[in-house]
Amino acid sequence: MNTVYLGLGSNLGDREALLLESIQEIKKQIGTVSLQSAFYVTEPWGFQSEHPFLNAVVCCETSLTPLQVLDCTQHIEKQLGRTHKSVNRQYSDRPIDIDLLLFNNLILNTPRLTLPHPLMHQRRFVLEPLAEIASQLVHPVLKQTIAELLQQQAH
Ligand code: PH2
Ligand code: MG
Ligand code: MG
Repeated sequence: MNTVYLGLGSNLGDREALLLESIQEIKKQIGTVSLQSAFYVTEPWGFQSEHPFLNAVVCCETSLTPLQVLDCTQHIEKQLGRTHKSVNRQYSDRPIDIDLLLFNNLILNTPRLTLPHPLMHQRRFVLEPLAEIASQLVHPVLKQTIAELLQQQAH
C-alpha cells in the first residue's frame, strides 16, 4: 500500500461542492482517504485574479502507482469541468486542480511528473492544510518537516 498526499484547489464555481466532489471521486478511483484537512480560503498565488481559492489537502492510501494516480487526478479534473491546464504557461482560474504533493518517500523526476511537487515548499496554500494533517512528515528532498517548512514561510 502507498500513501499519497493530494493538494486540491478551486477558484471558480461552487468551490466547496467541487472540493467535496473531488474527494468523493478520489475515494472511488484512487483509494481510502485517511486524513482530510479543513478547507482554506487563500489568495491567488503567482497570478492576478479577483477569484479567491478554496484549498485543501487529503491523504490517501492507494495500491496505484504514481503515474496511475496522475491519470486518475487528471481524469477527475476533466470530469469536474476542467478544460485547460494553463494559458500561455501562466496560471489561470479553474474549477478544480488536483496536484500530487508526496508519494511515500519517493523522489521522482520525469517529464510528466516530479515528486515531491517541486513548488510545494514555497506555497503557504499547500503547507498550511498539509501541516494540519501531517505536521511531522519529513520532506524527502529538503529533509525538513512540514511544520518547519511552514514556519519558514513569509507572512
Ligand atoms: N494553484 C496554482 C497557482 N496559484 N493559488 C492559490 N491560492 N491556490 C492554488 O491552488 C493555486 C494558486 C497552480 O496550480
Ligand atoms: Mg496546482
Ligand atoms: Mg495541477
